[in-house]
Amino acid sequence: MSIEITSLLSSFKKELANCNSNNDLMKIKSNYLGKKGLLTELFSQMKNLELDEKKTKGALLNQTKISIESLLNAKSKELDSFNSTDNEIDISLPARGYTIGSHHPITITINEITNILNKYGFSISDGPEIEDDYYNFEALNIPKNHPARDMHDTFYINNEKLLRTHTSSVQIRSMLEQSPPLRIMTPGKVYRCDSDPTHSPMFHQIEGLSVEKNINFCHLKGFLTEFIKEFFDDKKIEIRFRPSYFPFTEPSAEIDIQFKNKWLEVLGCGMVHPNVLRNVKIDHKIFSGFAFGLGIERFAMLKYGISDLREFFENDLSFLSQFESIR
Ligand code: 2NL
Repeated sequence: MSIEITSLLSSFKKELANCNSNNDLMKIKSNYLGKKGLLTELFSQMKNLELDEKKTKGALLNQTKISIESLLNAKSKELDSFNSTDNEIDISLPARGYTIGSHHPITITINEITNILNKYGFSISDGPEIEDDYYNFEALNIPKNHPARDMHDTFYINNEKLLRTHTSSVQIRSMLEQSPPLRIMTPGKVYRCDSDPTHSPMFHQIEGLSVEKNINFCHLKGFLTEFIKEFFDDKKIEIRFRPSYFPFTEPSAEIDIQFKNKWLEVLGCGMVHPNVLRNVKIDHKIFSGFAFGLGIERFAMLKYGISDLREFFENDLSFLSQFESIR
């Protein structure tokens, strides 16, 4: 019987070495240790043995059982680690998803405004953000001691250079380069030394300028009324023109729109001041023009119901991703 036991153990070891699945391992286990297993069979033959033999064979059988069990355990662990996902690529898993970016609400608003203005014949001009004092102030009829030149509003780089405080400087450059009739728009970043919950030191502006023969305030009024209606997609929107003052226009006005029973100022405009036309060598007796300027952030807040200016600059994805569906 001891020969039987040793050969059983060696055939078990052979089978185990060839085994490479949990399923086969279960079969081997039941072949040897199951109710009708080979080792179980040897245990049941014990009752026929003499007392002496019972002792020695019994000890050997128990020893063998313990060996088989521990070899089975080790093999099971080996198979588990081999089959674990650490080592195997599951090609049936779906691919990792990808997300599509979205335009920033400021970009969206600039596109919406320039698309409308484009239909009315305005084309985009651009220019430097670091400007000469001359193009930002002097040429625009802003005298040396005008409050707009105050150190509190303007980021000066040195005596001559500053960060543009409006995009009018671009329009001055354009008027010096092109001769009328001209119709231009200037979207871009502008800078003012002002920072609180409703002011950002950098913000976006778009200005429009149309210079031709016989342009008058009626053209300005009719065109801007249409523009506001189109932008807010509301033909019945309440609009009022209120007299105002800018150094570079005369007369000047501001447009207010009625929003939740309150008048909100949204846009400044006027007829280009003769001094400005003179500065860019356009004969103000032959040509006249209208101009306007508006803050992009303000337009975007009104159209999209954004209540905090700072949202535009924080780049929080839960804010930005709300604009995914727009263009
Ligand atoms: C405002 C007001 C305005 C202009 C900008 C302009 C440009 C030239 C000549 C004359 Cl080159 N005018 N631009 C005119 C009136 C108002 O902006 O409140 N902007 C946020």
